[in-house]
Amino acid sequence: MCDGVDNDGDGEVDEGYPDSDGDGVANCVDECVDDPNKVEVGICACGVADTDSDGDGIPDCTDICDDVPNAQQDPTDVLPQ
Ligand SMILES: [Ca+2]
Ligand SMILES: [Ca+2]
Ligand SMILES: [Ca+2]
Ligand SMILES: [Ca+2]
Repeated sequence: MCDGVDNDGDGEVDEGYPDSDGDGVANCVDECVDDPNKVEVGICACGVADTDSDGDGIPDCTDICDDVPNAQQDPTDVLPQ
């Protein structure tokens, strides 16, 4: 069955089931069937990497300033003084 598990113990998981994006994770357990870089929707949704360029824990897609570490996401942290 297609469940993300190697049911028959042959070392291959869900072999023979469709894998639309070819990332090795069958469609039945791939939350992003058209994004080979993601298998979970994550925070930024399929098609957008959950990259956090400045390392403040807020992915670029929601970071108000993705090149300034500002985990509080307070706009006054990034305004010119
Ligand atoms: Ca198997
Ligand atoms: Ca896949
Ligand atoms: Ca995928
Ligand atoms: Ca960030």
